[in-house]
Amino acid sequence: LNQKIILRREHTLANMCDERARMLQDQFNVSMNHVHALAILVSTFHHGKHPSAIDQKTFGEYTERTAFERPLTSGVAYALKVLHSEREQFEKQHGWTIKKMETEDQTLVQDCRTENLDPAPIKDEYAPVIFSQETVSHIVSIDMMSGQQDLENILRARATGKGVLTSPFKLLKSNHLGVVLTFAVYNKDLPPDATPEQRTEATVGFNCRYLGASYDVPSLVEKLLHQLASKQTIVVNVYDTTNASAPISMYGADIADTGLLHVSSLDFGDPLRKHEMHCRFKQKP
Ligand code: WA2
Repeated sequence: LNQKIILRREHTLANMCDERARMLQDQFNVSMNHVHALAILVSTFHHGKHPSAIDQKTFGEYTERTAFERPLTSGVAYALKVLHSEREQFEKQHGWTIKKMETEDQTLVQDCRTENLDPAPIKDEYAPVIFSQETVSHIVSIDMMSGQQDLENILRARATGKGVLTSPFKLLKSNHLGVVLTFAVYNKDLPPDATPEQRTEATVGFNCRYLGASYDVPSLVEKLLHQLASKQTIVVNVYDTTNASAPISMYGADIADTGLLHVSSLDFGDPLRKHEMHCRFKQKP
């Protein structure tokens, strides 16, 4: 009989965990598809029309009104590829200088207005944000290639043509760990089987752009789990397990081991990153 109860408990935990993992994964996938479509929409109206049929006001309004289509995201932004030879003209045209992303210790001594950021040091190319959803307006004019995680994402996005994810890191002006999703939009239409060289080639020149979405994981997973009346029953943790020997906690507190554990895998659509949901009962039987 005891064995039967244990099996039943294991089964209940597995079902609850798998259901939550599937919900999180589905919502992630839905917003990823919308971010992809947004990347194409913006590039169509910004670069496909002369003069551009989109500006910050239009981008801000459109992204705010369609935010419901991107559950779990805290904001979207649009950045351009600017070569060093184009920098002066670009800065004159926009009326601001390209800024360097501040590091965490600089955040402590400075206030966060972008006017107070340092100009980006000289490099071959930059990726300044020109449009943003109101919720992430603090990243406008910042060179996203001056942040290590964002830089790696931009390079991988334009080499693969797929949506790519960073590992969890502390986003600007946020107190939690989050992840950034990046899509690159190319100058020319590329065949789906284009090589990384062809893809990188197609990003040469002024007309390359990146659309990124930031995910404030803890508050957003919290919101999702809140919709399910289970918070009294189970404890959920989400990890980035890309490096299996050093998992990074993305959601949930360190909890006392109450015995039974179920691990559900999560697929966020980037084959380079691995994620897991861990579930436990709050109380011992
Ligand atoms: N968006 C919001 N907060 C951030 C951040 C980011 N990146 N990086 C650090 N904190 C415009 O990949 C291009 C968004 C980057 C896209």
